[in-house]
Amino acid sequence: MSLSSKDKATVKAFFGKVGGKAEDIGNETLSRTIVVYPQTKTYFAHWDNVSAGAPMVRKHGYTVVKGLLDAVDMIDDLVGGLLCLSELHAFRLRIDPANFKILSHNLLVVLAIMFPNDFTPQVHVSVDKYLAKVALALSEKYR
Ligand code: HNI
Repeated sequence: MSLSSKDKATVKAFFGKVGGKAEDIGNETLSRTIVVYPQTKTYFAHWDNVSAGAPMVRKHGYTVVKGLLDAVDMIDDLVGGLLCLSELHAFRLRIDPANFKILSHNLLVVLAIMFPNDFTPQVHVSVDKYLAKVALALSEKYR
């Protein structure tokens, strides 16, 4: 599976449009992730409050979504561009890569809810492909 130049342009245009809402998108995405897939909470056990909308959930949700938005600048070399983040998640944080798919799924749901007009099926498919590529790049250092 590879991203066509049309996919890349579609993802860049859509992220450009919604980027100003990154904090809300991040909060909604991580909040939904911990509610619907509570096994993901184990990674955040060091926070005092791991519930939907809690301050750390909002803050970290923003960090992750900002990472995803910023990675579009490396869309032609996601493996190289995300190598440090892959190392961090693999060796230091020890995040099971299955969680990248869970987070991507929740982000798609949130984008569909927050941007029903802009999140067309064409945007959906391009963003889905992009997130799959990012997840693969983040998994690079696991073996
Ligand atoms: Ni993730 C830290 C980006 C998925 C758990 N993560 C980060 C940081 C970025 C980031 C950026 C901050 C790095 C730093 O401080 O240098 N994470 C991303 C991206 C994805 C992702 C782009 C995309 C799918 N992270 C996930 C998932 C989980 C996750 C799926 C677990 C379910 N990440 C973490 C944890 C930290 C983290 C835990 C450290 C948090 C802390 O307490 O500082």
